[in-house]
Order: sequence, then structure tokens, then C-alpha cells
Amino acid sequence: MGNRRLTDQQRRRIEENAVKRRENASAGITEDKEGMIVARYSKTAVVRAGNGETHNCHLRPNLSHLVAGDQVLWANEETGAYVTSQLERRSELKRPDARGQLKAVAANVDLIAIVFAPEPEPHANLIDRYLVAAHMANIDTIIILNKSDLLDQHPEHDALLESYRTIGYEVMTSGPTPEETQALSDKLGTRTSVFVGQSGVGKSSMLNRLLPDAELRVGALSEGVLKGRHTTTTAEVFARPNGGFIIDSPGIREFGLQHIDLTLVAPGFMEFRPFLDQCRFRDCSHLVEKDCRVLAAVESNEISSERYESFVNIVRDIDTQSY
Ligand SMILES: Nc1nc2c(ncn2[C@@H]2O[C@H](COP(=O)(O)OP(=O)(O)OP(=O)(O)O)[C@@H](O)[C@H]2O)c(=O)[nH]1
Ligand SMILES: [Mg+2]
Ligand SMILES: [Zn+2]
Repeated sequence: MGNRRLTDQQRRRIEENAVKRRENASAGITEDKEGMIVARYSKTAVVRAGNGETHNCHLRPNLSHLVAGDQVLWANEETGAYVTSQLERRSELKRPDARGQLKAVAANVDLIAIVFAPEPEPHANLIDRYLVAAHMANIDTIIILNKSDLLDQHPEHDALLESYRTIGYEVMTSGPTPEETQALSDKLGTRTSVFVGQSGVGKSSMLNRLLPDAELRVGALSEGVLKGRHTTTTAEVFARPNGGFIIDSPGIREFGLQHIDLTLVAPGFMEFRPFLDQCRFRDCSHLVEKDCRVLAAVESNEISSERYESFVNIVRDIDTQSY
């Protein structure tokens, strides 16, 4: 085998390939390399190469669904840099777009940081909706109460945070002091975290405190939130100096869960889980059934009525939308 002589044709092809490679190299054309989508725009994306440099890339038309955090292959071609393919996602956080289609917001995240604050007034059960979505996506969560400096005027939010801590969720406060920023930094560690929550709760501000070089735009509440304008308009990935990434995401007004299977809502409520296989009926909806263990747990205060109402609210939302 090894001694077989090359035909003239084979030799010519090898030489041609070598010439082509040298030409490509001198024209800056490269072979496919791995990278990460840092920010996604309509027909282009910023890609972070392995060495940390960023490149503005065109997207092939079949790659229109790429989002911040996606791992991709990209290459320099004659007409510019291109993302050529998408690599498999390890996780994805999805939410419905304006037309109700379920779309990924961020990919390959380890932690969803659900941010709320005394101002703007938190939307009822937005936190629970995120918790359900995170459970479905099998991504860890932390609930963060930002603007701790406003808590004196709003002790009820501290109580809300405590109620989640009691259930068993991971929670923390965040605010303007360096100590709070350090605690947040330690908590996130080298994971890839995405900051989510209503517009104006301070997601970009928290990022600016963690990474002063990021200089993200933050919005004044009076303008941004009251007029319904969102300061951050596209999700963006930031590398942390000691490893790990944080993804800033645009604030949302509501988080519809209409597209999910009804049976996936209850397991998204952590404290419901021990009761779910103890109902009389296997397909119990936990709304009206006889001998429903969840309803009994609400009765005996093992489940809080607030969380149960939130569950009903989400289920009713799905139910009305499917007719
Ligand atoms: N008092 C107080 N205000 C804060 C804190 N963090 C952020 N803010 C203010 O909250 C407002 C909104 O902050 P942003 O960081 O733009 O909020 P966001 O969540 O990124 O908003 P979107 O990008 O629209 O989703 C700004 O006026 C910030 O200065 C805080 O810890 N305490
Ligand atoms: Mg923002
Ligand atoms: Zn039940």
C-alpha cells in the first residue's frame, strides 16, 4: 500500500491544493474555527474567537436562529467573515416572541439569574414563569433582588425573596455597594449566566458593576420604563476576566408560557414536586379534583396560597390560549 506510486493526476491535485492553501493564507482566508456568538443582529453576528478576539461575521441564511451563547464554526472567506455552521447546544432558554413563536433567547447557559427590584413594581408571577421555563430547560436558577438600597421603603420585596429562600430556591440581594458586587461575582463564579427580568430592574447596571469596562447603556426609569422603551435591545455576552461569561438580555413585559405542555407547569414549582405522585388521579390537574394532594397541601399551608394562585394563573393562561 504505502509504496504505491502516485499517478500524475494525484500529484497534480496535491500541488494544486498546496497552491490554493498558500493563496488563501495570503488573502486572509482561513479554515473553519470554533467561536461563540456574542451578539446576534438580523443578518450578522459578533463572534468571539478562541483567543478572545471578536469578529463581525455574516450569517449563512440557514443560520437565522442563532442566539447569544451559541457555539459556531466561522471562517474568513473572500467576501468577508462568515458563520458557517452551528454546533450543538448544551442548553437553551426559550421564550415566545411578539408573534407568539417560541424562540431561543440564549444558548449554552448554566445559570438563569432572575432579576427583580422594588422599582419597577414586579409583575405578578413573572418570577414563577421564569422558574417553570428554567426547570423545563434544565438550567439552574438564582433569584436576585436588585436595588437593595430601596428596600427600606419596600420591605415587602425582601419578604418575597425570603419566601423563595424558604421553599428552597437560591436567592440573593444585589445593590450598589462594592461588597454586594463582590458577593454577586463570587456567586456567579465561572459559570455562563444570563440576566433576565423586567425592563428597568438593573440587569445592565449589575453587569457594569461587575465589569466596569463593559460600559453598557442603562436607562433612566422615568423615560425607559414608563414609555415602555427598553434600553437593552439585543442579548450580549460578556467574558469575565477570571473565566465564565454573563449574558445581558433585553427586559420583557410579560412571559407567556402558552406553548408548553400543561403537565410541565406543576413540576416547575419546586415545593409541589413531593406531592405530585400522591394525587388520586394520575392525570390530576391540581385544580378541582377530589383527593388532590396539591390542593390538600395548600389547605394545610405546606404550599403557600400565593404560589398556588400563581400556578393556577399560568395554567389558565395556557388553557385559554389553546382554544
Ligand atoms: N437605586 C438603585 N437604582 C439602580 C440600581 N441598579 C440599577 N439602577 C437604576 O435602574 C435603572 C434601570 O437600569 P438598567 O440597568 O438600564 O435596567 P435593565 O434591567 O438593564 O433594563 P432593560 O435593558 O430595559 O431591560 C437605571 O436608572 C439605573 O441607574 C441599584 O442597585 N439601586
Ligand atoms: Mg439593560
Ligand atoms: Zn392533584
